[in-house]
Order: sequence, then structure tokens, then C-alpha cells
Amino acid sequence: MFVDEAIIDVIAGDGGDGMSTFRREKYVTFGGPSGGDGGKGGDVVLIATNNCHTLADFRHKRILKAKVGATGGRNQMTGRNGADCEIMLPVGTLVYNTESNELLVDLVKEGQRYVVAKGGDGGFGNFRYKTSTNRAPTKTLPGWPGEEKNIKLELKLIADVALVGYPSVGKSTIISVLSNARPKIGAYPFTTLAPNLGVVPYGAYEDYVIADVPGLIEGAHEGQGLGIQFLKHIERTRVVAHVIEVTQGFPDRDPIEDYKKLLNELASFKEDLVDRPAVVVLNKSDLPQTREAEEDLRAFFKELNIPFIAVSAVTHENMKALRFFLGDAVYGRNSQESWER
Ligand SMILES: Nc1nc2c(ncn2[C@@H]2O[C@H](COP(=O)(O)OP(=O)(O)OP(=O)(O)O)[C@@H](O)[C@H]2O)c(=O)[nH]1
Ligand SMILES: [Mg+2]
Repeated sequence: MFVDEAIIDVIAGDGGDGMSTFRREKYVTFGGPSGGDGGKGGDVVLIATNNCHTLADFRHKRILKAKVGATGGRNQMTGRNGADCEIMLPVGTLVYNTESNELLVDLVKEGQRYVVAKGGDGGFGNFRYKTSTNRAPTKTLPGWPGEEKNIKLELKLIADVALVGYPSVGKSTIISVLSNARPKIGAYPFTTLAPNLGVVPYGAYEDYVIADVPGLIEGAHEGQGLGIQFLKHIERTRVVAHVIEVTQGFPDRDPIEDYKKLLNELASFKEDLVDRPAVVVLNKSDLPQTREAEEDLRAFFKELNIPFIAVSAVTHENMKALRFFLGDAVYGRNSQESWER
């Protein structure tokens, strides 16, 4: 199940209490205070990872706690520190303090760490209180409490390219051909219920991340279809790739109309979504009606100065070119002419 929001409590460990004890040794009459400090409580640490792409793990796990520090020991031994609680979160997770609504951290890079709740320090043991006038103090301090917070996790995937289009235009098929991702593909609308991410090799040393967003329809920004919940995942992608098709038997569908309607949806959701680099991928060019329409569509997008490519994800025609076409857009090297057949 795809979950992109979760609210959890994070509780760092309390520090261990200081110890009150006196040295007891043979032949030493007044050994003096020797109680050690308590150990530090564990922190709650958030760590960004590319190994998971949803917050589903946190749907039921609502409280995450680090371990408390141990009480100080004899012979001025400090208690053991409490173990940290490390929480792995998908790259792209924004973390908010629920009470203040303040953004605490945006986990954008693999391996990024953030201490969201600090463990309490250990309390002083009685050896700390030894003075010239008080040689036998029994005073100690309890450990300091660990921080506690209620935080909201919000995932906004970070991809280089988002495939955007009507249901069943072949977005998932494209991502399965280009990348290591193996999403579900189906001849019915809304096969994809959650974004899929895949890594696409590009050039000798570069690659890019491609996301397939569940099919959008007119009214998506008002909640039609799978709606608004997935539009936010397009917010942080560099390039929007509109996937279009020439349908048969759907009189109300037309590739240019589809494109305009979805552009409108993106703009209604967030204006600057339409300002970012966009390209158009005409899929299913193995079908005769697509071949027929291709030249007109190419001319239309050329007029708008939008890079255009025609492919077939099923026969793999032009799919290698698509890999570079999208990569060029990501790295800002796109030239429309070079992709014309
Ligand atoms: N003829 C032809 N069919 C294709 C091509 N690409 C995809 N299809 C078919 O189109 C249907 C939908 O493909 P998907 O990849 O699931 O489409 P999608 O855009 O991910 O659809 P949603 O997840 O529902 O939004 C499947 O039956 C595919 O086999 C193509 O290049 N040519
Ligand atoms: Mg799909």
C-alpha cells in the first residue's frame, strides 16, 4: 500500500540517573563518594534512504522510542548510553513539527541524517559533589528527560522525470522498458495506484530517476479520479513528460485535447508546474491510427517549441532514443531536431 503521509510520536531516551555510592576498600577507612554519572539517553535519528518509496511502515507504528541511559555505576563509572532509534525514511520526506507546523527537515539526499529528538544527558553521580567541606555528599541528579515530539511525515517523491498522462496511455509500460522498475500494467484505467520509480541509465556515468504517476483526468486538481493526492509528487520533478496516445473508440479523447486538459490540471494545482521543462511522448506508434496522426502532432508541438518523440513501448520502437531524449531534457541538452525520424 502506498502511504505518503503519517503522523508519529518520537521519544528520545531519558538520561540515566546519577549514582550515590562510596568507595569501600580494605584498609581505606573513608573511601569517599564514587557514584558515576548516568548514561546519555538515545536520540531519535531520521535517515534518508532510496530503498523504500512509501511511508507505509508508519501507518501502524505510531510511537518510536530510543532507549534510556543506564544509571551511573560504582567507581565513578558512567552508565551505558541508551541506543539511538534510527528511522529509515524514503528520500523526499518532509518532516514537520505537528504542533508548530514548522518544517524541521527535508530529507533530500540518500544517507542524510537528522536528529529529530535528542536524548537527555545523564544525571551527576555523587562523586561530582565532593568538596573540601563536604567529603561525603549523597547528592545525585536524576537523568534529564529525552525530547518528545509529535511529527508529521509527508512524502513528495523526488524524480528527474515524471510521466504524466491519461489512464492507460502506457506510462507504466514505458517505465518498465526504460528502467529497472516493474510496475503493474493493465488494459484498464487506473492500473497504477501509486507512483513507481525507476532508475534509467544515461550515457556512460549518468542516470536519472523516472516516476510514473497514476493516470490523471480532467478535474484531477479537484479530486477527480485518483486526483490531487498524486499531483504533489510532480512538484519536485525536473521534467514533466506528457505521454499521449491516439485512442480509437473514445470520441471525447483527442491527444491534443488530452494534453491541454492535463496542462490545465497541473496549472490549477500549482502554477509553476507548467513552467518547468516539458516534453511530449506519443506512445503506441505501432498502431495505424497513431502513425497517421504522428506528423500533425509533431508539427503542433514543434510550433509550441516542445520537444516531441513518437515511440512504441510494446514493440520497443524508438525506446532507446526515448531514453536519451528524456535524459537530454533532464540535463538540459535537448534539441528538438535531433529526435526527428
Ligand atoms: N499497442 C500498444 N499498446 C500499448 C503500448 N504501450 C502500452 N500499451 C498497452 O496499453 C495498456 C495500458 O498500459 P499501462 O502501461 O498500464 O498504462 P498506464 O498509462 O500506466 O495506465 P494507468 O496506470 O492506468 O494510468 C496496456 O494494455 C498496455 O499493454 C504501445 O506502445 N502500443
Ligand atoms: Mg500505470
